[in-house]
Amino acid sequence: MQSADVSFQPRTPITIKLIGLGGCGGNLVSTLQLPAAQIGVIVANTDQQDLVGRTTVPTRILLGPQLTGGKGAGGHPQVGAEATLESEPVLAQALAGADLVVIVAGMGGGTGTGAAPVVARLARQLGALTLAFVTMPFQVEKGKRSRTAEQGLASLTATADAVVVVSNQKILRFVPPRETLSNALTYSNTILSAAISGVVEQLSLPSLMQLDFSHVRQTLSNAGQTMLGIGSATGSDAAQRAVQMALRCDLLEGHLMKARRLFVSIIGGNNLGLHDVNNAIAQIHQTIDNEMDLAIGVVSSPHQANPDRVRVTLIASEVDSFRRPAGASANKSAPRPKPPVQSQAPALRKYDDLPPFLKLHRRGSA
Ligand SMILES: Nc1nc2c(ncn2[C@@H]2O[C@H](COP(=O)(O)OP(=O)(O)OP(=O)(O)O)[C@@H](O)[C@H]2O)c(=O)[nH]1
Ligand SMILES: [Mg+2]
Repeated sequence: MQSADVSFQPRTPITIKLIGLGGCGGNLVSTLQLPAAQIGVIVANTDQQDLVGRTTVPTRILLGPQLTGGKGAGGHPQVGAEATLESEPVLAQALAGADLVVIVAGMGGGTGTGAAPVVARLARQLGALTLAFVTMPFQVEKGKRSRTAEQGLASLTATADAVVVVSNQKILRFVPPRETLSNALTYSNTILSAAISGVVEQLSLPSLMQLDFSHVRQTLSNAGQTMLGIGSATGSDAAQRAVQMALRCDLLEGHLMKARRLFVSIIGGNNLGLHDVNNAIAQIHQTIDNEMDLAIGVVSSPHQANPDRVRVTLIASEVDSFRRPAGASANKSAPRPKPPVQSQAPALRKYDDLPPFLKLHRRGSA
């Protein structure tokens, strides 16, 4: 549980490195709006052409120049992995000194799938807490690509501390039939971006609650595959409504009550209200098990365009339903989390920075 021993010492800054691997990872980290001064952003790819386009990212690493000649991994994770091993010294230099390494990649191709486990192992050897955010492929990409993705995910889960999975196919299930595939990709990117910035911004800005990095490390280290919930709201009671949305999020694949450890990031703008945050935290305590190790962080971000918006990211680990052999599907009949005690949710308003399906589907209302 959150320590009652609150002191008002400012939090010691930590060094965060965010690394996007392959096409998908490169796309995502290049478009994230983050406080650049506190976070080292890196893109790495076997495909030189792809790296050339990422001019706004300060550190660009060509993986395996000897092995691939900058021509890509041709969809072969083995080539992606070997190219990454060839470039290990350069990667080690780029990641040196990091307390937290965040890896972003799409599973299913050659580079991201092969590189992610190698980078995760390296980051952990360098002493960093290592989190990975990955996409799993659409069913239309099925066959070899999805087998490749499952194998990549299994090997990444064995090497990183914690893995957050956003399945492109699952996103598609919620997208109205008339939506295009490229819109579905945009939704998937929005969700991943929300999740990544929920962690990275939370840990790079001064915290309004005494959440130290060692507690975050304890909550997310050796966690394996995790469960993700996100929420966003503006206006009165925004923190409470964003928390409620995250606790009931359609992305939660398992039973939140079966998690042992929970990391919650609450990020507001300059108008973040104290009572609202207090009530939101009370709501979390009322929803989860008392025995759960809970690390809650609250920050007010000066970088947020809308000062009224509150964003919540929840990462649950040690979820029983995830302790299954790699490749087995999630238990879809798992019971839903207990609804928050403050039961009368206000009518849905503008959650305008999340995809519509997350705005419209609310647990208990379907
Ligand atoms: N959400 C999202 N998923 C993507 C994006 N680009 C690719 N993907 C997914 O990620 C998987 C891997 O694609 P890439 O990242 O392009 O592959 P790569 O790692 O560059 O691998 P190679 O090109 O084979 O070396 C694809 O099968 C897609 O399912 C993206 O921009 N957003
Ligand atoms: Mg590629």
